[in-house]
Amino acid sequence: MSRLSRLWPAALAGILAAALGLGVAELLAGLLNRGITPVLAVGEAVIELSPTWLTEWAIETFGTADKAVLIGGVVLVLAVFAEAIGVLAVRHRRAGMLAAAALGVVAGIAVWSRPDAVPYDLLPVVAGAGAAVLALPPLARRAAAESAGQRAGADPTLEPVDATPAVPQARTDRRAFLQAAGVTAAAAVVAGAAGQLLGGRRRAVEASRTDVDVALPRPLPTAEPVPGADLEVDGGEPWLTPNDDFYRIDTALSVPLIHPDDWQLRVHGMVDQEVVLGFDDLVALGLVDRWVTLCCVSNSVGGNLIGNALWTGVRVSDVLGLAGPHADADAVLSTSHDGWTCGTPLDVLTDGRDSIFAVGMNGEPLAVEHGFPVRMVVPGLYGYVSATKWVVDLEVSRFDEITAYWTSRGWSARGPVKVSSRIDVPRSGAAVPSGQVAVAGVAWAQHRGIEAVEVRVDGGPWQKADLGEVPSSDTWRQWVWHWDAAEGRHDLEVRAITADGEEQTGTERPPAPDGATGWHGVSVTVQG
Ligand SMILES: Nc1nc2c(c(=O)[nH]1)N[C@H]1C(S)=C(S)[C@@H](COP(=O)(O)O)O[C@H]1N2
Ligand SMILES: [Mo]
Repeated sequence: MSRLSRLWPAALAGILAAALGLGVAELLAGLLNRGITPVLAVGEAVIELSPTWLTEWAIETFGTADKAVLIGGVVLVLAVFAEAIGVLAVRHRRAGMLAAAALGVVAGIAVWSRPDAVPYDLLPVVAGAGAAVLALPPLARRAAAESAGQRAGADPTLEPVDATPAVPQARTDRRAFLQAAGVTAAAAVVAGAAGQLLGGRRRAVEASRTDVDVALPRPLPTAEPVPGADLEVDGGEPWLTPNDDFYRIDTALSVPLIHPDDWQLRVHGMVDQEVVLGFDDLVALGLVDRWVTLCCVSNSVGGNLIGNALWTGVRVSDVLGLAGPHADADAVLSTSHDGWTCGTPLDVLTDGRDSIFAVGMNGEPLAVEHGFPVRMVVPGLYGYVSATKWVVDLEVSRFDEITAYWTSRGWSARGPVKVSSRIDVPRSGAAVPSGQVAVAGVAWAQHRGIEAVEVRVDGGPWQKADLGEVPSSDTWRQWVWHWDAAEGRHDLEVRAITADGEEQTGTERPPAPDGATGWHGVSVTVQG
């Protein structure tokens, strides 16, 4: 028997451990509904890292099958590594486990480098790699015994000298190995198939996003910043936040997957008549397009839990109008498909501002992670008291009768956005050349509007910045200040003033219970 053919049990052990890892990863990815599996993430990373000529060649050569070819390639490369790891593990158990864990780390990096990655996206990789690493030693041990049996059976010089014949022992070793292999393979297939099945739901809902686009009373608009809004300062953040870069905050470990055909909104409580709307009923009420900057109460001073988008949807007041809220009601409790709740002042939803049930975001149907098929967007309030994603229920009520998810955890029942401002350029710690330096960033006080932004250097006098255009008071406003920078270390600070005359306070407070305050500052070194 050749040396090479004696390696097959070890190689198979490696392949099976990897298959089990993949299966477990698929299963968890399917359970999380994120529509991304470690294999897909690695594939995406490969595309990302490939030179353009290569990706173009692949698209030309493989056409619509390019993704399948890519995934096949990833699996093939993994199989080669897995065989090598199996062979390694038969000799050095520990080294094999380490190598398998290293592959897991590579996949983890690929998952983490996705633009919309959240920590629990790593769960499938961690569980998959864990399963592979743990399955490897018992498989390798049995593979080693099986190879030893082959060797003993084939090579008379290795025949034991005592009376016990080698062949029966080799038989039990073989049986033990094949049993372990069979169990592992079955587990891998079952987990992988279950993952595929669960992933299928995500794919079906993704497909229905395209249908929504077609079924709306009119096409979604093309989202482009209003003229003059984006000051386009080098290194600054865009005025329009691309959907892929839009921050995401929710309590949903597994994102709700709702087909628009199954979606309903029930409006009840202190109303003249209960109303139930399907998706088509809702959009038939008429669509508006509105720029609104959404921000999170957990955003710390200088933080980036904020984004600006063109939302397309139906006015909340139009929906409430169908139900007829009672005069003594002052709150609306909205509930998401997964049971998250938030309480919003009734007057904010009916005072004429553009509070909407959004179905579109920057000219696309809502992303599943951002609340598909319908979410709320309310200008002027933090997300935790207004921006219910996957919204399915509105109860008109009174603040003294409701508790919502975050308010029951100590956050304030009311959450109007506090006037804030941020320096984006230069970054803190940056080194800049002396002379003219563009200091730039954003300021926001949704639904009140930004009247002025001021910058000061080293605690000196406040100086007025130039402001970008805005379509309404509901969005953030870009600003830029041209600084004649002298050599040395300098501290820059920013503050904003609202259109109704409130000056942003410099008093520092943490996000809890109703939003952080304080001026954002950066320290920079100006070089001669
Ligand atoms: N169903 C649901 N909706 C939710 C939340 C949530 O946890 N569940 N979080 C809210 C919070 S705290 C914020 S800041 C915004 C964030 O919206 P985004 O993820 O689309 O940026 O959604 C709000 N809507
Ligand atoms: Mo939030």
